[in-house]
Amino acid sequence: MVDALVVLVFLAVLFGGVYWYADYSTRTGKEVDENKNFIPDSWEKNFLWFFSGKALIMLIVGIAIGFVLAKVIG
Ligand SMILES: [Ca+2]
Repeated sequence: MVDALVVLVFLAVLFGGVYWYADYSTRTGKEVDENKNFIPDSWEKNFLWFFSGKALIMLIVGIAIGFVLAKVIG
């Protein structure tokens, strides 16, 4: 179960990093963002679902971490 916890925390950090980078790169002009939604336009074609589902994805990862953590501790 500790392995699952490591994977989930890694995913949370990875996803958080991707969301942060999308925001950072568009705000600083490193990536083109013509439609001003703070998602690089080059990513939107394939990964828009990943951004539109941000709240749900992070909620699921958070719940999964809580669930596994409870198993590990308990
Ligand atoms: Ca955009």
